[in-house]
Amino acid sequence: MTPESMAGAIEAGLKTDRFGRPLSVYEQVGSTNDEAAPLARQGAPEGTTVIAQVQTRGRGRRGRTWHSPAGGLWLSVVLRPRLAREQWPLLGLAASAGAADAVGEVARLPVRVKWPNDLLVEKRKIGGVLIETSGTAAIAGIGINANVPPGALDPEIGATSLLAWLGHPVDLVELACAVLGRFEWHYDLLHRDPEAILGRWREHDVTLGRQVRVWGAQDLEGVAEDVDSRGALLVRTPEGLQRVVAGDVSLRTVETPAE
Ligand code: BT5
Repeated sequence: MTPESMAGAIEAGLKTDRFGRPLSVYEQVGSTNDEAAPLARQGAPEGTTVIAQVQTRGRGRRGRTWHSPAGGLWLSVVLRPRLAREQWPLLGLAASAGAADAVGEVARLPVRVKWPNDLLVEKRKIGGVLIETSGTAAIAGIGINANVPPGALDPEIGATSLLAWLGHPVDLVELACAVLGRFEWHYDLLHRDPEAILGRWREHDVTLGRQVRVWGAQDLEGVAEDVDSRGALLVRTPEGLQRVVAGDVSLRTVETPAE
C-alpha cells in the first residue's frame, strides 16, 4: 500500500474527534517522534499524527533502539495536555491502555500491559509506548509489531508480532484507526477523571501483585503493590514502600513454598 493510499484509507475510517487529524503517512522516516516534534513546536493542533511504514532510527526509552521494519504500525500523536506536569506519566498509561484495547479489538488477542509502557502477548513484547516532551506539547509514540514477519525481529529481544501469533496479517488501516480511536478515548478520560485511567490500565496490567525487579534510575526488588495517582509504581521492599517513577521492570516468578 502506498503512503498516500494508506493515509486516505485511515482518514476515511477514523472515528476520532481530533486524533489522526491532520495525518501524514511516510514510507520511511528516522523516527515518527522526530517528525512530530517540530510540527508541535510550529503550533500543530492536538491530534496531529505521523505514521511511517518503516523507521530507520526508531527509539525506545533512554535512547534504546526500537526495531521498526516494514509491516509494523509506527505512529506519533501531538498532545497538548491540560494536566499538571506531574500527571504527565499518566499519558503513557492512557496510550498503553488504548493501544492494548485496539489490538484486542482488531486481532482478538488478550494484550497485557507491563508498567510503565510495554504491550505484551503472553510474555512477549508486541509493542511499546514512548512519551516525549516538546516544549508545552507531548509527543506520544506508539509502536506495534503488527505484520512484522517473525524473522525480522532480533530473537534476542523476546519480541513477537501479531502476524507471528495469529498466522495471518491484520489490516493495518483498521489497526491504525482503532489505536487512534481508543487512545483518544483514554486521553479524554484522563482529562475528565485522572484516577479512572488507572482503573482502565489495571484491567490490562500484569505487573501488580507480582514480585518485580526494578532497574535503571532505581535498583530494587519487591512486590508491585499499586500505581499511584501520578503513575508511579509502588513497590513493597524489605525497606518499606518505594515509589518508582522511571525504570525497567522485570517480573519474577513467585516461588511458592513447598507444602
Ligand atoms: C519502548 O521502549 O518500548 C518504546 C517503543 C516506542 C516505539 C514507537 S514507534 C513510533 C515512535 N517513534 C519512535 O522512534 N518510537 C516510538 P523501551 O521500553 O525502552 O523498550 C526498548 C527495548 O525493547 C529495546 O531495548 C529492545 O530490547 C526491545 N525492542 C526493540 N524493538 C522492539 C520491537 N520492535 N518489538 C519488541 N521489542 C523491541
